[in-house]
Amino acid sequence: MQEKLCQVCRAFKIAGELKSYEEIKAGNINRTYKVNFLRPDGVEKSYMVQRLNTFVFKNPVEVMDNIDRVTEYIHSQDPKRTCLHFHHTEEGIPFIMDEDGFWRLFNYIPSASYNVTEDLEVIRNGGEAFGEFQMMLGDFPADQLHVTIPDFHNTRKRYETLEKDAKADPKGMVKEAKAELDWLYSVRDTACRLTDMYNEELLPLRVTHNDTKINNVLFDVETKKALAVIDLDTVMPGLVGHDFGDAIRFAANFVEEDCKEAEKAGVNLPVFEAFADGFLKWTAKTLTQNEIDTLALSGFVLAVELATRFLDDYILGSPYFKTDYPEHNLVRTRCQIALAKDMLSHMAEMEEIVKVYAKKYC
Ligand code: GN1
Ligand code: MG
Repeated sequence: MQEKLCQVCRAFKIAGELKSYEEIKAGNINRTYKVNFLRPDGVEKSYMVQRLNTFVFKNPVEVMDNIDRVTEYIHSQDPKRTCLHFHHTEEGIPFIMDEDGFWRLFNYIPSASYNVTEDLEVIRNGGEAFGEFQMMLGDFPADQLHVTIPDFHNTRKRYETLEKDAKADPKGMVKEAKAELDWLYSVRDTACRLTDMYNEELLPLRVTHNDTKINNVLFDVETKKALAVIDLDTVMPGLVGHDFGDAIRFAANFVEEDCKEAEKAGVNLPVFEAFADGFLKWTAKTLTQNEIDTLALSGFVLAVELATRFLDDYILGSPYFKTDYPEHNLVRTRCQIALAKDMLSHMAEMEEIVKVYAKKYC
């Protein structure tokens, strides 16, 4: 691997000697490495090298194009803001494509990041970061963005795909997941509410991040303030609930999304409240009543949507999400289902919290 990383770094004109590297395990899609260089001037410097998953992102050039446009737009509004900067090759291109894949290299930002935290200050700051991100892109012309993964958050389509694959059952996995399938089918209409409301023009399309896990925010180690929102691969037109809901189903779960003890999953209401506080501080003024009214539900919607995606991937033999063991996607499915069930029983409390903060910041 070291040799490959060296070769990629040379292509991006990084001078000096590669001293060491480590794989960063946080994402489920791309391969990410931190590489540590000793530059010719004797200074140690680290960079991030990433191999984009081209099974997931069929058109990686469009992904890079979106990132360029969005980061340039944000930079034009706030030049001092920390953001990822992709290095260019000799030919001035921000990626290389070779027999091993599609590679890019960006600056390493010293920071803290969290998969699970109950530190409410961190969570509130994370909510602010995603809220502010969305607000800054409020006037970005959405038609300039490529749709890099069509129907990414089309929950009805996710269900249809699951149903089709479960019927075909190509790997004989469905027998392990009968109860999960039945439960998912039983909540289909509730889970598809955002998609249906969008189709009925009851929810507006915005430019959204679409992958708002709290580990996609980098935090200052000392002040705990958010430094940067990262992983812009899925920035596309979407609904506000996609960003709010995805963040909630990840950060406001008592356990990590692949916890084997699904019964421990559930919605952590103080974390929900802290995130809602931060997010609404930036967005409340621009949201429609329908958007506010469906925010609490969006956590449930995204937990179920992820469950359908994890289960579908399990049924297909896990070609999409990275897995560490054969049942990994089934474990993830069960954890999301347990979380979603718990969210249903706390829906009224979540709705009340949203109401309070929406009013506070309107
Ligand atoms: C993937 O790789 P990562 O962590 O950025 C996935 C998200 C899922 C998430 C679940 C392009 O995100 O949609 O919510 O895993 N990204 C893509 O952990 O499918
Ligand atoms: Mg991602």
